[in-house]
Amino acid sequence: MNDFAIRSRRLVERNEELLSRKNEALDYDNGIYRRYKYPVLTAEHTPLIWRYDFDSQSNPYLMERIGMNSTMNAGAIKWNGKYLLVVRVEAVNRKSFFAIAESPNGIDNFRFRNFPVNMPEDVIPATNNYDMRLTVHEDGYIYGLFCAERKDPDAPSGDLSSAKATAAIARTKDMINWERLPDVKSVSQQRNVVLHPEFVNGKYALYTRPQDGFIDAGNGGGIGWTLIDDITHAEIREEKIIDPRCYHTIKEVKNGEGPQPLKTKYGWLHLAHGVRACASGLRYVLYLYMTSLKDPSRVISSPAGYFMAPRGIERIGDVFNVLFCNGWIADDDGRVFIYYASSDTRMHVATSTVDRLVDYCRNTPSDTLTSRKSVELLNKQIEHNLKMLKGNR
Ligand code: M1P
Repeated sequence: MNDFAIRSRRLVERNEELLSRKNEALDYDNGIYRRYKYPVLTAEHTPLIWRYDFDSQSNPYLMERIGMNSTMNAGAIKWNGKYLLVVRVEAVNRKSFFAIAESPNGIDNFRFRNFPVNMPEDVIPATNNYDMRLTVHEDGYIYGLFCAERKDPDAPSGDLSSAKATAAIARTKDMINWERLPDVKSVSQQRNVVLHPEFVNGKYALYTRPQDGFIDAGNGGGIGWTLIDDITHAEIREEKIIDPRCYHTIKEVKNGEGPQPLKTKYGWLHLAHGVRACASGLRYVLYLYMTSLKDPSRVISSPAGYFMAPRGIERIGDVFNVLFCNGWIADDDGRVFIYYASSDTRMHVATSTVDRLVDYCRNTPSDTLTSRKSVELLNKQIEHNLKMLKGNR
């Protein structure tokens, strides 16, 4: 066998070893969810046929010709018995695209389909597409809402960084063919826009995230809510903030809705990300909240702080100190698979159950907003525990 053939074989064997590696659940250290030992997807999980030209004539050194940088921020859906992630894959050229990876059990063995998603363009082509939220809507379609990013046409010459974020919409019935609808019209920049799964007062409902700038929220007050008459020409006319940003909390700088909310008997269960600033930059953490079944725009429980923050290796990557989640799957048996990305680099899974997450939301105290009141709350719990422990002796 020549050198080219030996190296190709080794590449394929190593890749197969990685793809078929069994994942291991770590302990429930907080009673809320379990993390897993290995990430479910990394750049190394992307197919070799994307990265290498396997023709010894055109690629005698068997070089990576189209490198992949990261796999992150995936939408998620259970589809034909499999766990599907619509992954944001970022190539080494900094362009993101969507590609579907499937697993038989949701925790390991994720394999990308041969080809990335063939996403049609809107009228004005975008430079970058990313962070898809999947919603199985009661109208019969599966919607994918994502951010379409374009260079700001009004940026002064020399400013090569100003960009505009728009909420893009596509829909499918088979997770293969996508119909692109016009981007959502909005006076503010929009990222992290999510479609509510049910009609509300006969209309489509969107969770929004108005921003003045591409990065800065400015006057954008938090997670918003709007009703849309026609999803094929969606326009945000009136928007109300339902989960506001707040001084000295985990969502002081900005926040954003994560995946589509899950319907439970106690209300809609939401996962979102909150961002604060510190000397080392922005810190992105995940939090949960619930809204009313009667009025999905009314928050009914809001546990204090984060339920998940970067830990260990998760802190390190292209954008440090970030957890981001826009995909989860609730199985019929009540298990919930939370797919989160760390530091804009790799995808992980954490597992929990609807019961645990709802219990967490309903019974975890909300933010008391001051040090003094936080200590009062803590004291109450300590006194209660001491009484309990004494009674048990
Ligand atoms: O780099 C962290 C995240 O930053 C953005 O999120 P947000 O709009 O809330 O600031 C997004 O670009 C997201 O993709 C990224 O993970």
